[in-house]
Amino acid sequence: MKIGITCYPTYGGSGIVATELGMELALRGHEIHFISYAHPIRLRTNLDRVHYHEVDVTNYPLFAYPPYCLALAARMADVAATYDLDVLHVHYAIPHSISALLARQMTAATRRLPFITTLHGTDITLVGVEPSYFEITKFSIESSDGVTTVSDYLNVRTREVFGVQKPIETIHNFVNCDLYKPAPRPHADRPRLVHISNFRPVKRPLDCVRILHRVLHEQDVELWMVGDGPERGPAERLAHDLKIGSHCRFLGKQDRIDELLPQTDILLLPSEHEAFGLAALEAMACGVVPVATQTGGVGELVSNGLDGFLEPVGDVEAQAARVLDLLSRQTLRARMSRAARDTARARFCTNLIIPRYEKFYTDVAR
Ligand code: GMT
Repeated sequence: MKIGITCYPTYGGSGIVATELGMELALRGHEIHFISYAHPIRLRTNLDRVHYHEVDVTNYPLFAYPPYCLALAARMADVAATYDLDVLHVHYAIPHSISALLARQMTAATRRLPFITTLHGTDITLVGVEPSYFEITKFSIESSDGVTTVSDYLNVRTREVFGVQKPIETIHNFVNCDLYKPAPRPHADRPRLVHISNFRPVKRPLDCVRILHRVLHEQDVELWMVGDGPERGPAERLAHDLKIGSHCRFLGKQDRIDELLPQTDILLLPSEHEAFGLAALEAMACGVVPVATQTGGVGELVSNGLDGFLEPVGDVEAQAARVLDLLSRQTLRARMSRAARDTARARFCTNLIIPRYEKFYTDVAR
């Protein structure tokens, strides 16, 4: 099929899922057209059948806010006509599905251009429930030709919040288990914790620093903080104030998460909300045990006590205790590491999930 994909191209789970999905589909013979305002960070355009179309957003003095949504719609319609697209797949409801709706209308005289919206989390739980975006988010979901969510939790939440009647399909996030896998560790002088996020308040990265502080009372350990965003500065200051700066490295944005994760032992995911928790899945595929919060759809991925731990949001003591347990009990850590890898392989590998998207495209296009 010929598929147009639109996502936020920056660091963030929805853009990563969209990009990995497009590349996997291309490997399976589909022709993929990414349409966005910048080159998606994980996109390798040297792959056959992968194209990237940039959206130019011309500004004028009259525009207090450049109308990206319109420029995107026009580009989608243009790409659809030029490359004869079968379907558009947009990730994150606002504004992408409204642009897709406009593109569908713009091209209606000459083609059928159905569009699928995949909901990822904050597009529903934070942005969508804002009074200024509520009605348009609901409208965009109802207007989509197909809707998917990345977890059952988000599926249920979308119905509850927006009163949507149409079917919504859950297609869980996926990981390439051939790329994300355990790797031999150079002899490390101390165990390593890792946190990966876009450092927004919803991710609670300051809790990671607090957990580290608590763990350091009993065990020498290092924490890698990967990513960037508004809470990075406060997290760095907290590490400095708690005098644990030498144990806490802020690595900024990293491209090769698949190379970095196997060099760590435990992933910290202390989020306030998490529709799925892609970082936990990528970690588990590498045999890195997640210590996460019991929130949203994380429980669909992590089985508490088997392949990771789930503790209440904000309970730094409980999360630190789990980390200490894993660090001090080598056999427990080895067993949970194997179980984490097994879960990723058995339930979330690309070869299981990508065919579900392919079937969904076919059904919607039909
Ligand atoms: O909210 C974020 O951290 C980014 C966001 C996104 O859309 O870019 O992530 C959401 O989508 C990811 C991929 O599907 C999920 O794994 C995350 O759980 C989800 N984040 C939240 O729900 C907070």
